[in-house]
Amino acid sequence: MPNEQQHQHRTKGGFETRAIHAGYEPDEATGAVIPPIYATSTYKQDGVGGLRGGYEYSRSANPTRTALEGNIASLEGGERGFAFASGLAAEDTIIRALCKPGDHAVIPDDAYGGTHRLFDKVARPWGLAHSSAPVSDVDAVRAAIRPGETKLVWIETPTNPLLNIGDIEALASVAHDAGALLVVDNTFATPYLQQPLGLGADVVVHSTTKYAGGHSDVVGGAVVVRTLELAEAISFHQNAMGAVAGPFDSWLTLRGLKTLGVRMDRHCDNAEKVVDFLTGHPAVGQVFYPGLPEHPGHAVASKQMKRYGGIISFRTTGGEQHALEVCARAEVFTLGESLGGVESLIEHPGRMTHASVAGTDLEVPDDLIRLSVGIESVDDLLADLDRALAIGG
Ligand code: P1T
Repeated sequence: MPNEQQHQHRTKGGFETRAIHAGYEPDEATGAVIPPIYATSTYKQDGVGGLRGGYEYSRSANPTRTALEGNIASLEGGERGFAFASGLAAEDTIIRALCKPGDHAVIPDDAYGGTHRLFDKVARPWGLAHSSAPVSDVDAVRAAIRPGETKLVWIETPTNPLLNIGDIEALASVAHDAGALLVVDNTFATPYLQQPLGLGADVVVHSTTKYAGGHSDVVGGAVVVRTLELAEAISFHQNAMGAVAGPFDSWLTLRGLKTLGVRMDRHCDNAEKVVDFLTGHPAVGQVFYPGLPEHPGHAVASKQMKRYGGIISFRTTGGEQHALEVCARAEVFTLGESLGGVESLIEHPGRMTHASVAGTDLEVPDDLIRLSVGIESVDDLLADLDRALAIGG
């Protein structure tokens, strides 16, 4: 199968080398340096069963998708990668591949709203129970595990939108002691800043819509697994459930990944300056950023992340109304959902990305604003925030 060939393509070298080369060799026939967008649903067989390179039908495998899957597997240091139509499609496939009705999962108490909704409104009626626990509290996660029933410990780190930090190494051993797998949503950190599989996690999941794609022009998801056994389970369900990434989406995501390292460094540079600006601003209350020494997860983040990322959340001192006004007044920061693109975005999680958790344990403060700090000139970002934050402005 093509997916089994993922690792034959230049998986050696430093992160940036692999980001540019892993998953694809220049085309034999033409020398094309970049994989073509194989806009084909099916493949000519040389006699029944005579597949060329293992390609049979594009739900099962497509060469553009294979290139992306090999690339992201290499970047995460995993056995195999899988590309999906969205982050939530990737999550759904993990849940149904690795759990069965009657099982239980532990999820973060401040997960992305859509992840919580998937567990609560889709997986639970299907038969998968769940409990939520703060990812920053190893003992609370351990206590939430139901021995014999818990199959997945699912974390985000940093979490969306409160930027809490989970200790991947410690949580992997908590999960493994109970016979469960640790799944890490690595969307915020990306493999450039954090490598969960190397710290003992079993499965990494991404919304590649975010930093992996990096240009806000494609929706996608990815799964990377540590073992062949997990690869077989995900591979079977990817094909059986069918929520695959199409060839053009795969191509866009692969193009984005090539520049992941340089983009992340600039996202981090700009975010650090924005954090400096916000801290101590009279209209700003608590600032949530794992790079701040006073952040409760700072020590763990420093241990497991190369830098602290491009997402910042903060509370305004003027309450919800003020938070909504700030969002509306920002200009360089575009008011919109999503994150991780080259352009800066601002949003109100309580009314936007996390509206689906209103009234649950996961409800976020109503004066909370989330910034996805882009890679524009940082002075323009600071001036924009200064203008937008002015009370009564
Ligand atoms: O949107 P989709 O590609 O399906 O990915 C879902 C998802 C999964 N995990 C994390 C950590 C995410 O942030 C997301 C999507 N998040 C947003 C759309 C958002 O604005 O937070």
